Amino acid sequence: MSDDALFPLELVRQDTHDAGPRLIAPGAVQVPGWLTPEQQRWIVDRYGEWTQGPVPLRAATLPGGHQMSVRTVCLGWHWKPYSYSREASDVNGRRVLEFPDWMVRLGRQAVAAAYSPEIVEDPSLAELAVNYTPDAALVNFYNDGAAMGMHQDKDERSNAPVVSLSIGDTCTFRFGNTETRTKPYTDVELRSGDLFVFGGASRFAYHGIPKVLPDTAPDSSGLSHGRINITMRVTGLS
Ligand code: MD3
Ligand code: FE
Repeated sequence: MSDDALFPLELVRQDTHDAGPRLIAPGAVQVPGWLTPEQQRWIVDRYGEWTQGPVPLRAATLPGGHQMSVRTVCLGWHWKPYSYSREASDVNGRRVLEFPDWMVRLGRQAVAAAYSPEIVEDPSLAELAVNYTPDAALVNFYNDGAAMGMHQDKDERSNAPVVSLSIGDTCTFRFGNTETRTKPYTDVELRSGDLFVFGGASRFAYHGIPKVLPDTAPDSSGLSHGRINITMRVTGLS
């Protein structure tokens, strides 16, 4: 008997991750499994180096006094709520690591992969890849129970796309709208290796991570516990 007879398509939810790249909103594209397992393991090794310093992982304290549950190490520029600087004045005052050249190249490949003519309607988005030069990366680590509230990323003086890479445990990513931190929003599952690019009309949308699903990382990711998310940005600063 064929699989179709056992699992008639109309009764079985399509796995979003089998269908290839998908447009979530204008300028917001998910590319499931974009990073190979080898690339994921290599990046996990780099992450191990970044967390050794000069600036260690830290959970930022928000102006209201609450501490974030996500811990972050930055490359290129240090981010603290809500500005960028070269030195991590809220951690140990040290200058953050340089933004790596390989990550600039990876960022360009990411924008080109997400904004291919088959996926995005707007041909001007596809041209962004060639000149894309991110200069800051926020590398987030989510332990069990960590979450990130709905927010906008608007500390950059540029509307260039943000490139997001996920490694390790699966999470629920909530993609909202540009007006409010509430509905309407779309919940999307982000798995190890997934690429997401946010540009164009989606660049200033509210978004957050309501939950991480513990122990869902594939062994091949090289991360035994938790979730790493890298976001590359163009700060527009000098
Ligand atoms: C949509 N990080 O670091 S990545 C962040 O998974 C952040 O750690 C989340 O939100 C994470 O600021 C979400 C997806 C993402 C990143 C930046 C965006 C979505 C975005 C900027 C604009 C619009
Ligand atoms: Fe964000």
